[in-house]
Amino acid sequence: MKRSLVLPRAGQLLVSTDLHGNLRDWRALRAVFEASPPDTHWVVLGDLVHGPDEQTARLKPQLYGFEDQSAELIDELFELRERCADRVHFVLGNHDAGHVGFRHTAKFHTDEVEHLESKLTPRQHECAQQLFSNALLAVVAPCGVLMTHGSPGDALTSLALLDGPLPPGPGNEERIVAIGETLWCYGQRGEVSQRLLQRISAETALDLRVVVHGHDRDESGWFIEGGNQAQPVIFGAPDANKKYLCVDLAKHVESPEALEPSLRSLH
Ligand SMILES: [Mn+2]
Repeated sequence: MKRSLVLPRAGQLLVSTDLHGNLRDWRALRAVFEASPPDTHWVVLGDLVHGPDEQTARLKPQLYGFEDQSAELIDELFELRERCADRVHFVLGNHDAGHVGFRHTAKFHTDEVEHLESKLTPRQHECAQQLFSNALLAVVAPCGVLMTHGSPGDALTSLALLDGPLPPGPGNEERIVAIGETLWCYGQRGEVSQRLLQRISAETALDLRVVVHGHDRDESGWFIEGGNQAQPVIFGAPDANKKYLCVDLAKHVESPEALEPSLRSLH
């Protein structure tokens, strides 16, 4: 199974990162997509599920004061993918991955996978399995952007290494490590991402300059690392700072700073 996708050379690209069960933020993004031109592609960069526990929500309400509605997000992404699968692209996050055989996360509960699974209806369980087991791990925009949940490093020698069943079975250490990096790594040193962008550029015959990823947090809603990685932040930023990207697929992106005019406030 193919785990990466190359987008068209024209049209509009929306990129959003971690939602962690925030239904209001999801619906705001969906409304943007629904109101966008028909040549719009939306890349959802993982960690759809697993919201804050009640204590965290109480202690930091400006960042985490929302109800965990992961089950509803599964329903609504599944429904949208049924209508617009060719334009709505879901990239697996490490939290989602726990539901399809990867290591379970323990950010807000001892076992967040078990916590959510215990609340899902059989239908929601089936939708989650379909969404997450068929998810992408990387999306490439020919305008110069590589999109992943984490920020992969030297182990991701080729996008082809991502292809195949999830989780990777035993015996293919190279693939296990490459997928692990793609799901779990935070920002890389600039030279590591530079090598990655050069390898994937050579593989795809494109000129890729920036890794846009999720997985991390920044209260300002946007950060750049290493001169070649960037994240628009939703989860972990206050409402006023939550951001997504709206990129022109026809215009080459030379640097993370060149994406700043493409930042949009979510609320
Ligand atoms: Mn993550």
